[in-house]
Amino acid sequence: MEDGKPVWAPHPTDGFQLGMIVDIGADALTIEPLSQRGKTFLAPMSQVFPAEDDVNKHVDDNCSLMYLNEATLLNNVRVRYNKDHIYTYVANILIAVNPYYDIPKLYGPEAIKSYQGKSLGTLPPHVYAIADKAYRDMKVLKMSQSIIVSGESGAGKTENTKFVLSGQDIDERIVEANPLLEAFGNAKTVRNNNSSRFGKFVEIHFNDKNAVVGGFVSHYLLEKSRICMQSNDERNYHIFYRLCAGASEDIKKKLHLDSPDSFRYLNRGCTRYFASKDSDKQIMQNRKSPEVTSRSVPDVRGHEEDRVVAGVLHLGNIDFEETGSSSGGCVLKNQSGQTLEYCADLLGLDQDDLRVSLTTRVMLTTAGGAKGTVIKVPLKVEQANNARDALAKAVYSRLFDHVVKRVNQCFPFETSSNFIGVLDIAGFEYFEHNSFEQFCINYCNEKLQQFFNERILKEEQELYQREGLGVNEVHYVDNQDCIDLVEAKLVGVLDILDEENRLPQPSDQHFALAVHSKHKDHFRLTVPRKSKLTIHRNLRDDEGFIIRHFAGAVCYETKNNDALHMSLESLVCESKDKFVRELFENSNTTKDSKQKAGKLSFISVGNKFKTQLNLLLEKLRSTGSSFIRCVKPNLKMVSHQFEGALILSQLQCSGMVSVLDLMQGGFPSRAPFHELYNMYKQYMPDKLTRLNPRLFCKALFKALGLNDNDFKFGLTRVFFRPGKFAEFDQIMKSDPDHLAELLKKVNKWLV
Ligand code: AOV
Ligand code: MG
Repeated sequence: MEDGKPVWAPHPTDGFQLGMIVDIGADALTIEPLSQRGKTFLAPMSQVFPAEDDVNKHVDDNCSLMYLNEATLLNNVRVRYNKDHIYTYVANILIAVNPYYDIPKLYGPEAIKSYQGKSLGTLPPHVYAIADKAYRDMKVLKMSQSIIVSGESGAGKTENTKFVLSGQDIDERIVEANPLLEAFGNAKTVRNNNSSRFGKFVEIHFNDKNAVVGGFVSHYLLEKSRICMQSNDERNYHIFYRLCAGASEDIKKKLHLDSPDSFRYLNRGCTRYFASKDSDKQIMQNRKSPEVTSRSVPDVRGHEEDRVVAGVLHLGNIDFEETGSSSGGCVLKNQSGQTLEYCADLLGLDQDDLRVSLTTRVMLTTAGGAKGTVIKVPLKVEQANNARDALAKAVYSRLFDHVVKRVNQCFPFETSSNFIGVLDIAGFEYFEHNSFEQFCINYCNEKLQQFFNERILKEEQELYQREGLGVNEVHYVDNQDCIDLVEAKLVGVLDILDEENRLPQPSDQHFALAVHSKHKDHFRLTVPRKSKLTIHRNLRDDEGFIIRHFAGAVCYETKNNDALHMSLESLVCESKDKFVRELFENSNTTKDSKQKAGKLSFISVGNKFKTQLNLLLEKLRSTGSSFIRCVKPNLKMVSHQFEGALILSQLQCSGMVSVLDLMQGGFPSRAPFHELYNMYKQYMPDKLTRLNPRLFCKALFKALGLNDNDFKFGLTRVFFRPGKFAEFDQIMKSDPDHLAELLKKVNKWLV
């Protein structure tokens, strides 16, 4: 940083502000902000960055700036955002800021067309360019491609995923499946009025002629807690309200539906979808008949999916009260009789069986014999509430599995040569209370971050090596230790959890203590009580643990009430309703848990997710990949408001800062010889075009008089220092006479 030049220094809300260095201390700088002359403040050395000469200039590819650091990135993104350029490249990574309004002409068939067949970087940054690159790479390299879309809630992942998919020349069915998935898997939250509460990987499959043959959707981790409970101002899944508001009178009667306010699973959150133009009613009434896409036929009791949704609502209205007898236990409240009847009817269950299964728990005594005897233990009110909620969660999440399966039946295919997959999965998250669901999401993000590091940082360095450029190695934090902490055999948190569940009396406290005792001095793990890492210090050691993730420390509570009692599970498995029965087919716990030994083969939610995730990563590793980092500009969800500090932290969390470090020390812009050759050969004298592309470029560079430190010749391409490709490009694009003059020089230099 030179004397007298402005620098970027930290600012509490904007992220960075321009200032002058007025004094240099041992580890801090004294800064005078440009906006407040005369005032000064101290800033740590590591948080002050050189600024570009012209801070109002913006560039398509952030790597063409002179100084690559988090402050210049933030500024570039800001200047662009203010001009409605919401997309920015950092080399091949696309940053997408959510504009929260429809930018005219940004999307649509015309825009898609203009990006077709164009190399990345020849047109302004766009999600369509990434989609088209994936398609071209698949064609040229004959290799499947994946596009990983990430970012926090409300950042625009799902919208950009839709744009990627519509950028492909694909069957409408794939796009039309979205509303169905979103009805069952999206909900209004405080962060996003249409928040996806599940992750998905959408694959579009192509044949060897690169024509679409079909599609496949995999889904991950539907948020289950929402089915029974929402916080203030949040809602349950859209389908519940849509059904209540928009079903025909006839169906409403059959399903005994009423206003959302009359259902426990809906009335504790907010019941309106006030932020949307389309009311629930309209959406429901415009709903394309699901029969269009499915072979199922609604029976007399209404469409089968709607029936189960209604069944879950009625289930939630069942209330319990203490019996008052000496045996403890509880019974259904009087007024729940009708509700029980509705619920049992809609789910095809026997009323009495349902009542008994909700209020008692079947246990196998192990004492005195290998076989054990069945005893019925009465449940307390709270336990019965948990049992009811666990059943609701199990039924709804099975229903969601079914919806995805039905979507997949819409675009079947037998064989395919390659696919393009788009991953839309929630980013790193932490709330005041973090449960197993956040744990799984953050574990997933650790894995994806590692993949990103591998692809961007490791492969970049490998490229330098392959191309024979002697550049210094860049260090980045490998998060394998954190991943191991979660998924290692026996000692990982997931296996400790399973171990706990195999105990005769599993307990949340014992589980938390087991985690701590197995990892006493683990860098990534701390005890909540002693931690200074987060504000959540009110937990005891046996109530949770803190994991230091790459994006921050999160405290997880180990409370868990999701266990579905054996008797309830077998009840639904044997439902008289074929549809409900089929939802629970292949449920791994059913047959097994009837024989106690089956507990050993019990696959927990956590370990199932681990398997799914590892399969996904295996798939991603076998493809060429592109990354889209979505950014949320403000918490108010409004247009034209750029909250710098908020955005900065998202850029940091997504690993962009390490990328910049690497690029600043390396050669972020590069151009293959043959591309430069093709780009300029038309202007060249014959003699020159007979040269091979590499020599051709050498000659050109020599003639242009470029500084040797600004670029390096690799084996297949030229590498430029930050900002230098832009300079080169500038010269080449300057007036034709000037170029001709230069080319004469090339010619001369050659002879
Ligand atoms: P998310 O998928 O990242 O959140 P969405 O894609 O649902 O976020 O975007 C949130 C909202 O922002 C959308 O409903 C749109 O109103 C708006 N939006 C996003 N991108 C654009 C765009 N390019 N142009 C105009 N409006 C946009 V979550 O699913 O909550 O993690 O779980
Ligand atoms: Mg989403």
